[in-house]
Amino acid sequence: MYFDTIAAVATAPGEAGIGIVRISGEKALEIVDKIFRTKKERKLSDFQERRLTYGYIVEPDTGKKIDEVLAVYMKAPYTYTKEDIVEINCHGGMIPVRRILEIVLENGARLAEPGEFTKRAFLNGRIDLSQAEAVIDLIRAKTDSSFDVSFNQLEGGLSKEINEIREILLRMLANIEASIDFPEEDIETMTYEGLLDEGNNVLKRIEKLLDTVYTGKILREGLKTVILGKPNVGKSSLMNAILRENRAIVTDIPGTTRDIIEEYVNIKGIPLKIIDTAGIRETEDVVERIGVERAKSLLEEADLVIVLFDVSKELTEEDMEIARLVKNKKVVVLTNKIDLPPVVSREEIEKILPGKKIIETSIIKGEGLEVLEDSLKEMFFAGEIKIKDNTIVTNARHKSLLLKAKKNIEEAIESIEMGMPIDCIEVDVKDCWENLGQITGDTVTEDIIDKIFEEFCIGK
Ligand SMILES: Nc1nc2c(ncn2[C@@H]2O[C@H](COP(=O)(O)OP(=O)(O)OP(=O)(O)O)[C@@H](O)[C@H]2O)c(=O)[nH]1
Ligand SMILES: [Mg+2]
Repeated sequence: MYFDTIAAVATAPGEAGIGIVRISGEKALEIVDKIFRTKKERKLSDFQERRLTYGYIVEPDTGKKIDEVLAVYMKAPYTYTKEDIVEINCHGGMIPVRRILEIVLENGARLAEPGEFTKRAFLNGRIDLSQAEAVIDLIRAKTDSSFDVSFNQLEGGLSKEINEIREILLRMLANIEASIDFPEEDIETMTYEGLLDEGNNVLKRIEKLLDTVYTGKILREGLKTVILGKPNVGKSSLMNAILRENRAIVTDIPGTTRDIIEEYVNIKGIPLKIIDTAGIRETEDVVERIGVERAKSLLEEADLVIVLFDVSKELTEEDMEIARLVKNKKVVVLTNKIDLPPVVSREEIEKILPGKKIIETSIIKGEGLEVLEDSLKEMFFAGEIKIKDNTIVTNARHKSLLLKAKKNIEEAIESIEMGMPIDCIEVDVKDCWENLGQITGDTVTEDIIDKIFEEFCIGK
């Protein structure tokens, strides 16, 4: 494959200690030899490769110094892109970096597209597609756990599993071919039994990967946690307590919160997307009513609902309605304001929300919050999740391909069990193999590749 020479700024824009301009392609060294000089007028190619060399970027015609830099030449194929790479470390800041990039472009490089370096790493066969996708996830990771998952994927955790499953599928295809080619050998019954075993094995492994999708989604997007309750029970106080800042307005006037407030927070390693809502009640106020409707509709997509009751006052019809709304959801109940003289007993709450976890709290005094945080963790990850040695699927593209592959293999298994002609089975096994191959990029089309790398940042 032939590629031209590309260049881009690899560091984030703005003030910083250093900035890096990265050049990849056949002409990388030739270009830098035109614009780099040491104090003794030597070029980068006069030095050993992979050695950081001190010098200046200069205008080729006039010799005028642009910036003081350290430059390094890395020879193909042991580089990020598997091509020749030169990196120029200059002073950080907008001007030096931009000037050096300009001079590099004037001397024969083309400005790289977003993700083009990583795209080349993929096209040149250093990493597969799921590893390339892990690069962008690493850069974007917002929690330690999502970083760990992406790192595992970059190291080839997912690829290894997919490749192993695909090898079984290949073996199945070979057996099918053999029995098509030699039908008279009467190996058919044997083939069917073997195929069934292997098909079930494939199905089991695909299902195991799909089982991690929910955890993966949480690690990536946060556990969607909606705080619900009638007005004035302390929802916004809880939001602030969890965030440890005064994010939401808290007053003793019922109906204070009218819109949805969303924030990300990490609780004991679980990323939460926590959502404070308007207190649920019948109201004449138009704005508040919209807020109440929004709160209700949010329930649909919630992974978890934290429901609050004020136990210093009698339960009302509003509390009953809230209990009905969350009956079928994953719920933690907080009986709040236990610092005040109690009017409602725990039994009464148990009666309207049977079987749900109940925690007594005084948010104002910080009581019960530790218990809440511990039970959130328990509820979602029975036992510690070991991301480091587990392959977790976080990517929506991978999920949809795994679902397709699952359907393929299920259909193949069904055909085997029904004793269908062997070429009917072949189609499904082949589709399964191809769908899985799209995850690693083995069977992927160019437009999908382009779409994936468009998401990247420039310089990566
Ligand atoms: N005594 C006591 N007061 C509390 C407790 N938690 C919250 N409050 C008070 O209850 C009042 C209402 O708190 P908010 O957090 O604004 O209640 P909310 O549920 O968000 O109310 P709306 O936004 O109107 O739906 C405030 O005056 C809080 O200080 C608690 O544990 N004990
Ligand atoms: Mg509020």
